[in-house]
Amino acid sequence: MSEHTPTVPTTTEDSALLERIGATGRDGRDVPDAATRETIGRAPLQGVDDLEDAVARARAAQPAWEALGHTERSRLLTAAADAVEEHAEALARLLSREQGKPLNGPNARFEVGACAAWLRTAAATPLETEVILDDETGHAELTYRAIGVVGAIGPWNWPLMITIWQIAAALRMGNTAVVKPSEYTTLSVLALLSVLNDVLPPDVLIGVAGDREIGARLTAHPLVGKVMFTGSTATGRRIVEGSAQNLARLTLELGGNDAGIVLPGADPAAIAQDLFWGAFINTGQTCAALKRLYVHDSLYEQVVEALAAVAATMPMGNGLDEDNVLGPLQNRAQFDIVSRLVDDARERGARIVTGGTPASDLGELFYPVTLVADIADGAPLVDEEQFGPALPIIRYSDVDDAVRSANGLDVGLGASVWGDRDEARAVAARVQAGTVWINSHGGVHPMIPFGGVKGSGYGLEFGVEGLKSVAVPQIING
Ligand code: TXE
Repeated sequence: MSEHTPTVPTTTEDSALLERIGATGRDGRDVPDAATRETIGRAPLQGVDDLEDAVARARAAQPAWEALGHTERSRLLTAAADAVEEHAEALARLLSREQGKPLNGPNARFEVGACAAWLRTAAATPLETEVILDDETGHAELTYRAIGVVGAIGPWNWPLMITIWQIAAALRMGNTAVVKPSEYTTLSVLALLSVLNDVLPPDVLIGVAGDREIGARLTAHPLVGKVMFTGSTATGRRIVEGSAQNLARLTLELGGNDAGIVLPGADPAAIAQDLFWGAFINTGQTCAALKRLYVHDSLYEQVVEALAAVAATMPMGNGLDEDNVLGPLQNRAQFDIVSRLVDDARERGARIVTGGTPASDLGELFYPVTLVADIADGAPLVDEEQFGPALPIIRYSDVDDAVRSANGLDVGLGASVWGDRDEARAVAARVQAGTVWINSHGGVHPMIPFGGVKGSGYGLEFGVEGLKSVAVPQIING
């Protein structure tokens, strides 16, 4: 272990979890606690040989895993969900330290709970054979078969939940999986995989703790038939290029810059809390978070004030402290992006309603909830994905303009419309985004398909569509 003495209390279970992934030895890369910057353990540095070995083992294990059949695989995935629940608190604590998100609020415990829920749903969702034709001219059926080896490459913001999103359906459908976690949250993901592997057969699920180069090799590997990727649009493009080598099928969940539109007639006090969590869940580091809020002129100041009032009640700090619901930025690069965008907005004359300078008293990477009013499209804080706790609030007077702004960027993961439900649904139909929420933002459900349009990627996860996306259709004709 590191020579640093942690100032946060750790439990025997915390240490046991780190030990089971070899993070307490002398080898490897120091991994900092996102809040305190103290070393919490060491992550292995795996290379090309490890990747080759992992893919070969996953390939060899696949036929037997597929041959187990849906019932047995579903039983094992349900047992894997049980195992996650058994280790839930230790997983949540490690996640909280490495990622930064607090245990409480819609954060670390919530994320681990979602892992179990998505596993259970992937196990329980039926996928029936479809009869396409059955008449005097013939009989044809559509079924879904395993692809083979699925490569899963994940980000650092919701590392456990997104890993499960990428692998649960894949395993259920009879694929094996090789997971490359983000360099920023390696320990949490390795710990999760280790817990899952308590119940899964050997080599069905293998983690490789490599860097971007290993990610690139995994995606273009000749034995990989499908890549599940969540991360930036720039890396998504690289993965598309890589797939020219192996013709791997892709599911790409890329960055977003979700717009929210508050219609005239909405009730600012009633929607403020949900607007807040839509934008600031995981301290804003969420793919489908509300990242630019368009508010009608008639209630602009009331919405700004109501949001500021909610923000003032949300404690930020070390994630292991039960009082906190907001944490640090996970890494320096993201902290710098948020600082730069807010500084730029201020220099342009935007109004900083709350926050606006680093919360250095809390630690190196803390940035407070920052509401930025009197700002317009074209400002980088509006046009770029901030991926942190800074929300630009833009005034509009004509709903057509708000829709045009919402659709004006080359991304379309989520969006939301707030106000009378029927009016909001009519506006939602004009917004270019994979999901448009009405009077909420960002909620996901294991049975409701989720995916982006435009620069936010393609392919659907979750539910029946999610099962189909990690399988190949096969027609039996005759
Ligand atoms: O993402 P990357 P980063 C956005 C957010 C953030 C930016 C950069 O705006 O500021 O992306 O974050 C692996 N082939 N989002 O640098 O680089 C990499 O090792 C294969 C939004 O973390 O996309 C990591 O495991 N893999 C997003 C994963 O890709 C490669 C969540 C993501 O890294 C690779 C995270 C390559 N050529 C960031 N290069 C969301 N949609 O939620 C890197 N990787």
